[in-house]
Amino acid sequence: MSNSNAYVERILDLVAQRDPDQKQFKDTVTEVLKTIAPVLDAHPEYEQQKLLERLVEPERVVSFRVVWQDDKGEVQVNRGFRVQMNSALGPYKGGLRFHPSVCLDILKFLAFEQVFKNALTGLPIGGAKGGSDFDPHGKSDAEVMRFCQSFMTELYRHIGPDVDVPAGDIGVGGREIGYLFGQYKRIRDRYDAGVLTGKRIDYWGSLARTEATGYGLLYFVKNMLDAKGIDLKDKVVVVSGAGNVAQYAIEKAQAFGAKVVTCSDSNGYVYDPNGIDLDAVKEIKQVRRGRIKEYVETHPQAEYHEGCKGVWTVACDIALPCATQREIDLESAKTLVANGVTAVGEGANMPSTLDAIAYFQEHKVLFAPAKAANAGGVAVSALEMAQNSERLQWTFEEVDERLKGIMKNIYTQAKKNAEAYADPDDLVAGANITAFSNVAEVMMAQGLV
Ligand code: NDP
Ligand code: 2IT
Repeated sequence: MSNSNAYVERILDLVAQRDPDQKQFKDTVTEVLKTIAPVLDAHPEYEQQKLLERLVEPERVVSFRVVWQDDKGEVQVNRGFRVQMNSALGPYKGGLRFHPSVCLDILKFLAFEQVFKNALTGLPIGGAKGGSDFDPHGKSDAEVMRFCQSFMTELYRHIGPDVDVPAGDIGVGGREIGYLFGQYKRIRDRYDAGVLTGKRIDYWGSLARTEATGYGLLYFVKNMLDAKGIDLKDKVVVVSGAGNVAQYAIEKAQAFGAKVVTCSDSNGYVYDPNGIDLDAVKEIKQVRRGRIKEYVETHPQAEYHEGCKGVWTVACDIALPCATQREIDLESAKTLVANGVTAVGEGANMPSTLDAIAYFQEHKVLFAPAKAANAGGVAVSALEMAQNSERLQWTFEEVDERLKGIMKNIYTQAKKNAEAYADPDDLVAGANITAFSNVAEVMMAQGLV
């Protein structure tokens, strides 16, 4: 075993031994560390300076109690967290997730992933993630507001435009960002617009931020397919999720001429042989905050199936997981390959398990890994910070053009490093090598911190 491989194994053992219950964190650390041996080989000083030991330990973890009152007057107690993983490249940056499954394991995996994703954007942002086990489903606007106010009453002391800049993620969209921002402004008594991104357009938000993750995913996938001479036009696309990322992935896939036949939520999936009617999905999800099964009430040709895993049994050319982590396991990967899938683009964070990724790669499926393919959202968040700093708002076209350029650059760098150091189509290795090199160099330059 080379020195570098031994070093990597030692760190993976350390992670497992320190936090044996944090399986998802261990998976994401494994995914990155298993691909960066060429960089470690070229830089023995990283091991001497314990760079990996530092990378796998968050700079700071904040955990707090969130007390609020529901509409019946009952007191509710939730957990709040912020994991500030790495600030080498800039202020901590990353979303807030409100979902009952939120725990330290999930937030550490997301924060670790965010460090490298943010490095790929080439923009000056460190990595963080936060959230709560609060479930916004079925809550009134007033309950969501009271929860957000209580959450921010603790979080405000740990964030700021040059300190840590949260945004949305699962369960946190424009409504929640609005309530969080209002409370921050009230407590600080100042208009720190750049403390949160994903704000509405009418108060310091960026045009195209709402669309950015889904659009960026399609820009990345298009770059990957173009390089192989494959056209998106008329390709059959299967999308999971029906939230922010899924909706705008569907929109851009359709704009490129593809036929998207599915979307889903945590209860089940819809298959529409005529192609998903996106306006209907937006109406159900954005306006009514309803369930995806309502789609078939107005679209009798479509089918609704309980259980979200079934979405991967629908035959397709391209699969775009845009719901949540670990939604494609080895079994689903095998089904997709057996049905002839050509490309997989990850809109969600770590939607494919490690064995599913390995299976796709063994079977020569073009694979666009999450930290590269879904970086468009945080990239436009960084552009929102830039606009807030100059107190100007750029046009939709300007932001969208920059997003296209950023996604192209991420693809080009990942491809270049895949060709130089791994299998030429291994964008997992290519993206990890690019991101790790950037973060490691800067950490070395900043000394022992
Ligand atoms: P939303 O809350 O807008 O939508 C999430 C969607 O996924 C909903 O349809 C939801 O269904 C479904 N979902 C959530 N949890 C599960 C689950 N455990 N099993 C099955 N389906 C589930 O979130 P986003 O669209 O913002 O986020 C989706 C993914 O994209 C996440 O992995 C997120 O981390 C990632 N991401 C988001 C970015 C952003 O800018 N928003 C940027 C980059 C990545 P239901 O309503 O039933 O819960
Ligand atoms: O996973 C992600 O990149 C996000 N949820 C977006 C984070 C951000 O700060 O815009």
